[in-house]
Amino acid sequence: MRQHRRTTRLLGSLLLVTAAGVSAVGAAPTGQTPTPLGRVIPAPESVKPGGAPYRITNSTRIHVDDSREARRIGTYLAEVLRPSTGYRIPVTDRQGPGIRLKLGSKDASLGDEGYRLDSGRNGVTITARRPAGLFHGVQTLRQLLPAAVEKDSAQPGPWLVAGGTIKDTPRYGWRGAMLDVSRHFFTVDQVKRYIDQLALYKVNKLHLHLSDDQGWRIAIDSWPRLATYGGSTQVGGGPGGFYTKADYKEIVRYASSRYLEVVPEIDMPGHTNAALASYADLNCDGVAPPLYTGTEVGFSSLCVDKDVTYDFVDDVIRELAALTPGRYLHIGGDEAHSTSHDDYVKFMDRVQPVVAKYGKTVIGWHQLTGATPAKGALAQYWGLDSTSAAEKEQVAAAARNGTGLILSPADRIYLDMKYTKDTPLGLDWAGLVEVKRSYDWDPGNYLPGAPSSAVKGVEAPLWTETIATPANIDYMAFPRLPGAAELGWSPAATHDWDTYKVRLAAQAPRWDALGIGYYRSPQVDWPTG
Ligand code: TNX
Repeated sequence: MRQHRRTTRLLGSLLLVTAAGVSAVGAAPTGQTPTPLGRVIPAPESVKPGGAPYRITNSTRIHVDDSREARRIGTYLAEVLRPSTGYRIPVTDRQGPGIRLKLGSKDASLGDEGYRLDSGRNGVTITARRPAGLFHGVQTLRQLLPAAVEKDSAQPGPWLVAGGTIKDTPRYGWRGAMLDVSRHFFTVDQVKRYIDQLALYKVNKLHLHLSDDQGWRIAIDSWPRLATYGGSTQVGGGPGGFYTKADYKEIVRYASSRYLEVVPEIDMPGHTNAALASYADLNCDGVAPPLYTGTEVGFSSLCVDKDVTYDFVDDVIRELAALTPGRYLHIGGDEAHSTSHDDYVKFMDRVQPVVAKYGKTVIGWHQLTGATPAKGALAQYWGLDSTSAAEKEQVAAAARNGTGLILSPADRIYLDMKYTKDTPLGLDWAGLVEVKRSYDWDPGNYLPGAPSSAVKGVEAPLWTETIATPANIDYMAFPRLPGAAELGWSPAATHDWDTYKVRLAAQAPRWDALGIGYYRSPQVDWPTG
């Protein structure tokens, strides 16, 4: 009898394991079997499954520490849970069973962004040292719940969270996404939508490419025509647009409520036609060129020998720095094909100290390493496998000299590259980048000769020459963006395409629930139905 019972129990758990295995690749989990603890993106650092699941019910409360940040994160979680569960989900600072969000963990190994999640019959507890960690833990909890939790109307449930413990900290402090709002303008609400998508994958930097040949997108009081004229069009000749200072502050506020830091970029000395068209004085010949709505690059340059250029740069950086609470200011520096090398070096030698004067740290595209990067500057590497050894070595040498690297290899994580030759959007100058290719590389060991300690993290840029709507953003970012986020967050030891693609497939019902129209790559066994 005893023996028999043990056998049935064993059989039962075998069946459970098989069921979980099947749902890993097959039909979407019904919610009867909780999502296995490790099936989240980015892959957590450590996962110990075990014990009974927690079930969210009509009596579930969110218990928060008596701190403003914990309460805010609790409210954010409640707002995810309420519409789909149909439950009240009160947020309270009294103790009790349910979902607990706790700050002030003494576990130093959690760092500023790590968290611990413990789940069992009586509840789910997320602990962290800092609010960002608590927020990232909440994103993990979201992904452990059925995809229907993302819907905005009541769904049947049940709402189970598998039992066990996750301990999770990021591999890199820089996990970024860049949005080019210059080639096509995106409204504040459209940027917020992208921020929400980024937050789900623990991305913590939003780099906004605010100026380029086709449009200047940020109001500068001392040079008002930059925005009103320079921002009045876009690729293809549409109406363009720009952010008022209040708009920009709202983006910064919203991003920071999702624990993303905004990194503004003013691209200089090339990519400046919109500014040159707005003020004749900025041109060496004193003649303003027309606005530009094409997609060529490399034809414009600020006038390096004119003093007014540096008045302009000082004013722009001063006003932008004052609007930006984050540490960094990106000064572009890419594709300055109309600026001589000597002028480029001269320009960067004069401009980098201005960034420091206004209290910010310089970031430049990796061409900055061809000049003299300021102390503490970061270079954003966007080369390809086929980039010349000499160019790679120039960047690696700067890295050995103390310049930090953000890795954005164009033939891996440029989200504007076509997936295949038939992709209706995007460019292909860096090649075709299918999902596997975008995931299958190691940032820690990527640029030959660069010390791994120089690598600050990973950033996925989305250039928008061909991207005009939120639906276009969705299609190019999904499913590649979660892979970039995982490269930035997860330990190298978890890196494995075959298990990743199972976790990726499991995200699809969530994207459906969120209204994200993604590219159904044939490299992934997407759930049917
Ligand atoms: C290169 S990458 C550019 C951008 C283009 C992009 C298109 C870089 C720093 N510059 O100006 O928009 O390619 O993929």
